[in-house]
Amino acid sequence: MTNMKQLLSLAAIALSCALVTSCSKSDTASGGGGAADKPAGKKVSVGFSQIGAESGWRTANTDSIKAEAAKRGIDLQFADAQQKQENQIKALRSFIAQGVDVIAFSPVVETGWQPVLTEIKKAGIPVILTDRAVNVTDDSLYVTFIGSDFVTEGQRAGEWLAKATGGKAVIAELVGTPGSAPAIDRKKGFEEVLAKNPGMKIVKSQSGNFTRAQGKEVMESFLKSPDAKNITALFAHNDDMALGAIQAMEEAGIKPGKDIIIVSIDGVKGAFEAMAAGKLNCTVECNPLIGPQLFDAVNDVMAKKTLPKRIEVKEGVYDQSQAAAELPNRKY
Ligand code: GYE
Repeated sequence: MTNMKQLLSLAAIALSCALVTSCSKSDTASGGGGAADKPAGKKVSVGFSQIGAESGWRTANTDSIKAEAAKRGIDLQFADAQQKQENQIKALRSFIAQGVDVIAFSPVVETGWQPVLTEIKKAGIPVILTDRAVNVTDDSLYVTFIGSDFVTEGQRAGEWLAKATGGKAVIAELVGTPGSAPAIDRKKGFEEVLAKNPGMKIVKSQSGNFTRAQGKEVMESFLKSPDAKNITALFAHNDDMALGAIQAMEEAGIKPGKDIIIVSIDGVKGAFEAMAAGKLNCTVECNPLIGPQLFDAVNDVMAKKTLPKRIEVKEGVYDQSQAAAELPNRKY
């Protein structure tokens, strides 16, 4: 790491990112429900379809949603899809059958949602997307999307690496779940930075499905390839895969964070511990604690207020110099 001032100012810029306030002109999918139609004293019911429990990020996200629902006295129907879109679609249909007031979900992949979202719209239930975006032609199928800007996160990871390596790196990439918004967008943002740095190139790229176990497995296979010695850097689309890869490197007698510079995304506690131990070099924050923003949006939907089509979550960039100081503050 060369220029600490630059790194700190990068973190400051990242931390100062503001809420997006642009409003959509299109109508919301809201039809039925609404505070006015609600019998007094009846709890607001929300069906939430979660992707799974693949990472530390996801666990923190689930905890944040459940805790906030409990705090506000929301009747939360929570379903875990175990990383399968078909399970999410089943859960969404069961929320329609139950007649919940609001449906929220974090879509595992971007495509394939149009039919079920159309069914939900016909049932008059408003939809709030959290964390990951969907690819639909009709954006009136959901009210708002609350989540991070994954392209920016990929750019931040790339920019950090460019500075740390002086623009020279032979990179292995651990990609997230194929077809998911964060995998697509983080790769895109990172590659935008590479396009401006001809001395940086990706030589290996494979999905580790956002899990520690698969991150380790894929890194093991990278390290077995004949040109493994050339690898100088690792970009992991999340911390869990980076932590798995660190284990693979150590088992192969390679010093993570030194022989191979590692940058990942999320900012989970384990990443800060690995940075404090000198094994991980940088993590770009992706804040999973979106429960309060989600239920603020639910309130607004119930009160028939117009919401911005996109609500962004605040996040920063942290390196080893900040790890020890930040560690006690980490809530996930
Ligand atoms: O980065 C990863 C999780 O969608 C932002 O999903 C989320 C990603 C997160 O499995 O750890």
